[in-house]
Amino acid sequence: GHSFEHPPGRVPIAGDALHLRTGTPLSNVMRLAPTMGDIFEVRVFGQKFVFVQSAELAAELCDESRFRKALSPALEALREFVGDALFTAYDGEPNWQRAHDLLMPAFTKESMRGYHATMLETAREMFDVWDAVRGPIDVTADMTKLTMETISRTAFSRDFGSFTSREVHPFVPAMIAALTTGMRKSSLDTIPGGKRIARKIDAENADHLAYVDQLVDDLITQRRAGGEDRGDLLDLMLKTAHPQTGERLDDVNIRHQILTFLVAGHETTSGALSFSLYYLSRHPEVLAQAHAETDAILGADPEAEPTFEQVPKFRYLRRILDEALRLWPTAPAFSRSPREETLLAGKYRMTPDDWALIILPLTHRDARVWGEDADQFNPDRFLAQNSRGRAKNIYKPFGTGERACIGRQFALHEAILVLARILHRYEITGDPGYELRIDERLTIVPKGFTLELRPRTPSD
Ligand code: MNH
Repeated sequence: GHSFEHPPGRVPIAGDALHLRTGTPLSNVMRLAPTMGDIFEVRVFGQKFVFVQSAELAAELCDESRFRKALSPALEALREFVGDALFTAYDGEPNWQRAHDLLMPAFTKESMRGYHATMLETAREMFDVWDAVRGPIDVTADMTKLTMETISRTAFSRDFGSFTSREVHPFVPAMIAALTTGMRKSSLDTIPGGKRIARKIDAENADHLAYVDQLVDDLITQRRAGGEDRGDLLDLMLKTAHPQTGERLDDVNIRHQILTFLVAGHETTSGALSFSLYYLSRHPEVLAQAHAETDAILGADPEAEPTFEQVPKFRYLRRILDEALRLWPTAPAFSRSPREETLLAGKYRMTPDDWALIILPLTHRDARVWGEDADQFNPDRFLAQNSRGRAKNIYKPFGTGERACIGRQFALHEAILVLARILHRYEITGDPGYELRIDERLTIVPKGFTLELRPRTPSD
């Protein structure tokens, strides 16, 4: 394919490039971007990374008739942990269609009815902890506990006691360790001596992997044997045959899907909540309007919980979330390949073995489509009258096409419900000295962001 513009110099690139795969790849790309054009490449020991920062090129790559999902090296590495489950399946891999058809019904807007009570319950558990502590709370840590509990309860009816027990359940750190093994190793492939380090990482993580796999496999076995009906995602995968072909998912694939939901379904939503709370704490006029909306819908009782039907009525909270995910899309990049040889923007030749990463925090801030104030937080951008006339396919926090996020409704329902309850119940105050820093894990979340909470009396 085409050789794109790349940063000048050799040694600094090798150094910088190394960081692309190990330390803070997103901040490195974002730092590099202003000096580069709409699309550029960085080579790391023979591996070429192509980055897209213009909204227009990103929109073109989202054209499903010409392009499809590709697996970046990071996703490729995740396959070691979750195989060909939904998120990490190659485009067209048979298990993808099978699982997609089987699981889609569980992720419609209407299906959120079945998860609503669990979402309310985990929020209550968090509030019990908050009401008992003095001093500021660690926002990202608590949002991560909350979303982890919600997804593990809805996926396989497992309660990890994140808010109700003193000890951290060993499954959670073991899963994170297992999950990052592949990623840590992928940056070593081409480095001298990397193979030895990779073997060491493997050895360290063998126990974590075995523990996580065993816990989920035991659960699958018990559920098969016990036959009880929990109405969770695990039940659905065990009991439902494909509507057309009658096929079922095998047990290893079911384990991979469960782990995928835990991985894909908690840090992303946690980050979306944390960034929203960060912006709320920085924009008093937005916060006031958000409080007014919770009071209008939930009334004067601070313990009131939204009903399933009320959740989509929080239109202003939804715009806050949309705007937070514009500036800091918590799954910050996805990768696209051409189906056949094609010219991107009519001039860059791409072949099916090429791929380009759409860097969302850059494409979502392209002043040519979002305006000169693209870096500013302003939920009103998403008012119908303000988004009219904006180009199509430029806002993609949940990916695109048939490989877009299956959990989108889940994330939105959970995030809005939780934001509504927090804002209805508490006055929130950020530390005025805090400067936003980004923690790059599998996803991005605010680092070191705390909030002071005081009980609030809603006005009627
Ligand atoms: Mn989710 C795919 C972002 C919440 C499960 N998700 C994607 C993609 C993006 C994404 C982007 C596409 C990646 C790619 O093209 O390579 N997801 C998010 C964000 C949130 C989120 C920003 C929260 C906010 N995701 C969730 C939740 C779940 C989930 C919650 C599960 C309950 N996501 C998935 C799965 C896929 C996916 C599964 C893969 C879908 C597929 O390829 O069929």
